[in-house]
Amino acid sequence: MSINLDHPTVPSVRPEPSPAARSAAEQPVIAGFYPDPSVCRVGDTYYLVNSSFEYAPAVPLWQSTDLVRWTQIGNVLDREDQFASGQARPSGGIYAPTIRHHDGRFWMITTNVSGEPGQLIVSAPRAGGPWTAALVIPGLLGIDPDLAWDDDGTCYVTFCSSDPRAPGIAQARVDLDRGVALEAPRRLWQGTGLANPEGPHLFRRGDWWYLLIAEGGTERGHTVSIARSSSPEGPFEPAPENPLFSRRSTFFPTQNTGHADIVEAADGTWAMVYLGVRPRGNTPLFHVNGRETFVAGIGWDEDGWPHVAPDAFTVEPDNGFADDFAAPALHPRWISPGAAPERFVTPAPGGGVTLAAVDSANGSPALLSVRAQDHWWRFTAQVTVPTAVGLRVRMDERHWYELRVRDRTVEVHAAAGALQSTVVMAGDLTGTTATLVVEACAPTAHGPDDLRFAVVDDAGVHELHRLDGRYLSTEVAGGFTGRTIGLHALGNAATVLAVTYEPAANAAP
Ligand code: 6LW
Repeated sequence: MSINLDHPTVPSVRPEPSPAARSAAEQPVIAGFYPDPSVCRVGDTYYLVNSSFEYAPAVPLWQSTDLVRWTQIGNVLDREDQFASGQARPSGGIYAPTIRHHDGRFWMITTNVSGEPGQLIVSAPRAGGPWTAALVIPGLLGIDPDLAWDDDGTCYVTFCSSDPRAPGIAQARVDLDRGVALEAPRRLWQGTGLANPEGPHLFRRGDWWYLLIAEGGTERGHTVSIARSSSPEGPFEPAPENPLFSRRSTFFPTQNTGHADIVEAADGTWAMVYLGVRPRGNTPLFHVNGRETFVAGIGWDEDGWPHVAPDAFTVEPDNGFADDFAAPALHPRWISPGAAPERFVTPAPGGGVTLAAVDSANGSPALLSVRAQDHWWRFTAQVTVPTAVGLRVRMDERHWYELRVRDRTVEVHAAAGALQSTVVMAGDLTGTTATLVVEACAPTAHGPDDLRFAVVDDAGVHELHRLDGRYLSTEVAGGFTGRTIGLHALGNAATVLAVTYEPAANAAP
């Protein structure tokens, strides 16, 4: 990590950035579909969570000591009794969470928009768990719940209300142990007049309670605004210069910036995490990896209002991994729509994993998936042949490209909305294993990228097809998620021996 000393509020060292280091204004600290970040600190350690929608396990949980290098230590909702992903449609399920630590316990609150109405709460003595069963606080209708405690122990849930009687940002005192609201939600702030005031976080600095919100919608007009009050219950006075942060109507490579959370470091400096996207290609520009987590510095003026230093940190992206599934448990990066991985992934007798075909209530196949995290990348999966297995790059149920091996034949399929077709079929594979390959590489048609499929067997590399990546972008597919890369059994079961994900240094076609 290095710090920009030009900004008055951020202290300490400035190591020489390595050649790969980039400003945190342009490079996410958690790349890929990891939106709506919420952060808290315990001692010298930061903890961060994200939304996860229809995928299980849900609510990825990260740990860091510098706000820049994050390690995923688990997923908060990793049991069916906490989140039944089979009920969730694409971009349904788990919306923006908040993580806080209070009185020696971690708390996470979120909304399962595909479950019981209300706000879902779990807690744990340690971030690593065990996390309690989910408790839903009824009567607080809406999304994006936040948790804050007053000195006397009063707990507030501040959220984005969907109740027409208390629209905008609303609040209620709650009893967390009983899982009940102690009052009807009160209107707190409508924002500065932009669309969709949402994503509130209430925090304290000195004598003030600050209410940080997102406004303008989670697309190109997204902003962060702030107000303050001497009481957690308001009335809130907007900052003289809102929005506090936005990239709207600029050429900046990171767009849609908003939905932030703020944390104080142990040394008294402050930082902000927020979501942003990295669109590419021809107008209207396409972003493919969903909404990603960025970090910025926060300074305070003499009147006690914050300002944002987006360049305060630098990041060295390092997202590559290889997995031969030899570890006793799946790495927490593995997720699935439709059915949780534990329902269909088992160790294979000769190494690797067996994927079973399972039914899912929401129509998504059970796909052992990871998020794509880089502009250019290459994913490989070594499988046994003959087999019946699919390697799918997915935005949602209607937008995906898939390389399929059935027995020894290979096909590439594409789905873009109602249009579905088999775009290429290749001849028979030879040997007992094959490596399926998909790459995101330079675009040939002014899109964000191309996705290129190949398969390698005993006879060598068989180039299959490349497809315009724009059809697997948020601007085409819609929704709140980003691309995932997943494997599934097309017959009863398939064996995957090992996978690799490598960011590509350049976009060579
Ligand atoms: C989320 C809302 C938003 O709940 O998008 O960007 C919604 N902000 O606050 C889904 O992530």
